[in-house]
Amino acid sequence: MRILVTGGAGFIGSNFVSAMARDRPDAVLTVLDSLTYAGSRASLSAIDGSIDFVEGDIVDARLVNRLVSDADVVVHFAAESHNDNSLVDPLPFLQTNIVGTYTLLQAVRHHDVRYHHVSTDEVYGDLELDDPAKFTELTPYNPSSPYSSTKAASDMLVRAWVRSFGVRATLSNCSNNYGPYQHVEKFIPRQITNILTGVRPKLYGAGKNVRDWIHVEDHNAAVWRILEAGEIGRTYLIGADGELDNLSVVRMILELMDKAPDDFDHVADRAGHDLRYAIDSSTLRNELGWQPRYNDFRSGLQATINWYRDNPTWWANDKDAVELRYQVQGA
Ligand code: NAD
Ligand code: TDX
Repeated sequence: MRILVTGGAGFIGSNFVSAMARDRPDAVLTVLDSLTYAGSRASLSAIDGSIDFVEGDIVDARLVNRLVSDADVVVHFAAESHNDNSLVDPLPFLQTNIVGTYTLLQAVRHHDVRYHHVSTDEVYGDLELDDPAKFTELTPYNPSSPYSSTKAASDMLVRAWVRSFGVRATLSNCSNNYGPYQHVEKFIPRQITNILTGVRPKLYGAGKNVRDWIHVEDHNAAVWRILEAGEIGRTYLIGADGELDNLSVVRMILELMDKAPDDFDHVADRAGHDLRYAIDSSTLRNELGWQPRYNDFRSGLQATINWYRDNPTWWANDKDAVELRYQVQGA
């Protein structure tokens, strides 16, 4: 099977490609990635000999068309992915997340290639902290940020291309991922690398916001399962029942890194900050038989801390620029 993976040099995409190279030696893997600040060739260095890497942009229709014509399956991870950046400069989010998805959809339509669209639970907006409800496949779309609104738009394009043009697509909306190779701008790696560089962790507002954590390998196992057995046109929600508020996560990181529980700073809150995300993944579990393997967040977090401690060369070059960006935002 020839698989074209967009965004394969990013956090989740590189994990997907590495898992495929390890577990499916029959797969022919091509990565298309424009290596934005968030993409890193180093994330793929261990499997360099097993993949074809193409540096290029998903809005480049000629390039995309050529690569798609040589593929049996496209798995689309490429995106501008950080909410805070989307509040400062939304345009790249519209370009990559909307126009980029459109470009891929036209190519898979033209060449009749199977397509999987990787999306987020943020398209559903947020839940109240005291609401027992979770997002399901039927929850109405209600995105809050420029990032999540562009992801919502891209999901809608996929649904329309399935219905209007018969494109063979599936979609998945996953909750917050954690694990190795995540960019240091994101919550968990930012706090770990802050502590490793002698800086106090930074918590937005009171830290009551809840995220539903899933290990990146569990997310990608679900994506693969959907590619194998998912029904065309369907959306699957991916989550591992990992709800925790941000304050608890910061406290756990501090404890696992032998710091005092109050050794962190409260900083300016994010504008429009979503309160709570929570996923009901029973459709995926019941219909496709997927189960998460990382059910102990604490030990997954410890392993993630160890990885950042052991791999400073992977993140050190990005750290200063990221913190400078946050400083300007008062965060
Ligand atoms: P990331 O920011 O770590 O990686 C994105 C990758 O896409 C980078 O390698 C970047 O270079 C590449 N890219 C960006 N613009 C491109 C363009 N125009 N052309 C080609 N390549 C481009 O993101 P991530 O956290 O790995 O997220 C991957 C996907 O999963 C995204 O679609 C995101 O919306 C979705 N998602 C992420 C999470 C999460 O917790 N991180 C949760 C649910 C869904
Ligand atoms: O320094 C910080 N302090 C802090 O309290 C940062 C960077 C974040 N936060 C908070 C904001 C969120 O409530 O932590 C939570 C997680 O923040 P992010 O890592 O920025 O993730 P989030 O905004 O929840 O979005 C993530 O999950 C869904 C990914 O970045 C998206 O790509 C994905 O779609």
